[in-house]
This record gives sequence, C-alpha cells and structure tokens, in this order.
Amino acid sequence: MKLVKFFAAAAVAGMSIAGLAAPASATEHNGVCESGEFCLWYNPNYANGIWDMYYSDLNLNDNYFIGNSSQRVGNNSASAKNLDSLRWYVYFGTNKTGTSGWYDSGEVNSQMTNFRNQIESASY
Ligand SMILES: [Ca+2]
Ligand SMILES: [Ca+2]
Repeated sequence: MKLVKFFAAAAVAGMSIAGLAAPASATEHNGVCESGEFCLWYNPNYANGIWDMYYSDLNLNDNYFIGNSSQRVGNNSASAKNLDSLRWYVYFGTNKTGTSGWYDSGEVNSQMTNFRNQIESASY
C-alpha cells in the first residue's frame, strides 16, 4: 500500500523514479498540512489543533490533535483538507466500519458539514 501511494504521489508531482532519493514531500504528524496528506482539525476553519495524515489511520481514537493535545481526534474533528492526489475515505467507526463518505483529491471543507465530530477512521 505504501508503495502504491508513493508512486501515485510521484506521478502527480511530476517526479521520476530517480526521485526516490529525494526527501519526502510530506512529514506525517508534524502539525503542517502538506501536499500528499489528509488533515483534520479540531475546530472549523482549520483551527485549534491539527492531525495531518500521510498514511491511513484505522483508529483515530488513540490520537490527539497537535497543538491541542487534550483533544482526541476520533469523533472530534470539524474541518478537513485533502491535499493528497488520492481520494480519502472517512468512516464513522474504527477499521473502516459504519457510515462512510469521502474527500476527493483537493477537496476542502471548513465546516465539515456531513462528518463533523463523527470520523473514527480514514484511509485512501
Ligand atoms: Ca504534515
Ligand atoms: Ca491512530
């Protein structure tokens, strides 16, 4: 899965396979929503704590927002950005269970109208 993701991202970035030696374009869980990542925020309008994911996370209940470490990520996000080249799916349960939806590549939602405070797992 990681390999598939890398090559998909590389294609979008216009990098060649020789780009393997280049530094990664995104650093997961560094508090910055970067190209290649799907990001959740505790508050609407991308504020008050972020969880930036490069890889799928099947249980967001064991993570806390960066910049707001008293708040768990699971069932607790209110805005989202998909800066990945891939579609990300979100689920109301852990391990991709329950009601689901998705954010297309490049899609952002400052209010998270459909999924607010409901997401427990996310995957591409
Ligand atoms: Ca990041
Ligand atoms: Ca997790």
